Amino acid sequence: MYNTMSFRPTKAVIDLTAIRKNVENLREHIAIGTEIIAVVKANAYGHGDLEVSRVALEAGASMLAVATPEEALHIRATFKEVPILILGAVPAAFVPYAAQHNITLTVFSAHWIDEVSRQYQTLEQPVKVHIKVDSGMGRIGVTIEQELQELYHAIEKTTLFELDGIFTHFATADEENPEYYEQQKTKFITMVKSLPAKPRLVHAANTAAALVKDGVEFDAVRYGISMYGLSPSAYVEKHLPFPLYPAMQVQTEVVHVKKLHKGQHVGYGATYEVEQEGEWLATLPIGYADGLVRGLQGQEVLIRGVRAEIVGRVCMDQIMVKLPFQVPVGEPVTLIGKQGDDEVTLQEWADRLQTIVYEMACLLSPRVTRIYL
Ligand code: PMH
Repeated sequence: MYNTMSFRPTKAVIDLTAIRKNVENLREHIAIGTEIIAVVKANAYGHGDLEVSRVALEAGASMLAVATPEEALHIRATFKEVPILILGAVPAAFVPYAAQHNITLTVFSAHWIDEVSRQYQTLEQPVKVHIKVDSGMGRIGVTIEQELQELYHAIEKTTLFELDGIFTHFATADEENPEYYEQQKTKFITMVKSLPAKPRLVHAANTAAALVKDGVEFDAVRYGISMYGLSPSAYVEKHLPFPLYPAMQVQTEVVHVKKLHKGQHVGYGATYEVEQEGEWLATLPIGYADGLVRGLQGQEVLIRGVRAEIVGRVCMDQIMVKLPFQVPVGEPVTLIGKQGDDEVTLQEWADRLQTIVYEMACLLSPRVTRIYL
């Protein structure tokens, strides 16, 4: 999925030992026998789906979860046997591919099952499905017991599908107030109990639910953000039962250095005006096409462990930073990660942009070469 040749010094360094350690700690946190579904959608939140899948499986995950058919097929090409669950809705046209490649689908409509049954008389093998219950997220899923019963019987009736699981997703597990979360949990349990028989795998917990809420392990948990060493929210961060190790660093090197005169300007729109005579400025080869969005103007990077501010507008492929001292071309720069005694985190970027770390990790574009440790 990423560059195979790499000349530009801009890189995301992914520490797979951090991911391994996180998954091991996450495994120890849950009961023996509870399965781990490693959520590796969106290219493993930007960390690389194949590399993360391998480590997560070695560290104890028994299933992988993705969002789309394309993501599932990409992983299946390398991992021939492991169960792969697509969490999102898929078109009927994908069903024969799911059968051929043994990919588990999420279903939430008896109508959809009937439609597939009309289109295909037989499949290479029955397709495993997990029923999605919408217990309060309001995204996909059956919302009432009658819908659930209809779906269950539609699956029973056909030989095209085989019921393997049932799950739901929490909207507020990362918040302190447990009220809405408890309502969702109760609704889900009631729905599962209404089935004539319990499917093999009942699952509900995401990272937040598994780490800071009680009684939702069921048969499996779906860990996403925590595998990557990031916290779902400030509340969860404060209540983590064990430390998480961030896996992603973003690094580059200075490609140009110059001394500027007071009054000179920098960047598109000439918005930055040099304040002091003899100010040192460095150009870095990373920009908004790499995921360093324009809103990160003013953010600091680390050079020799010291913070240097991004000045002027962020360009598509380059940024300029105000240097605290002169450095040579080739000087290493850390945009995300530790350098010296200081650290810039994805959370810091997220706070500046008033968003969440999930979005930050996904934002880093495929143009940034991933290097694996
Ligand atoms: N299960 C489902 C259905 C999900 O959508 C997600 C994350 C997870 C599990 C993993 O959650 P975690 O990363 O908090 O552990 N989905 C999303 C999303 O759709 N937007 O942000 C996170």
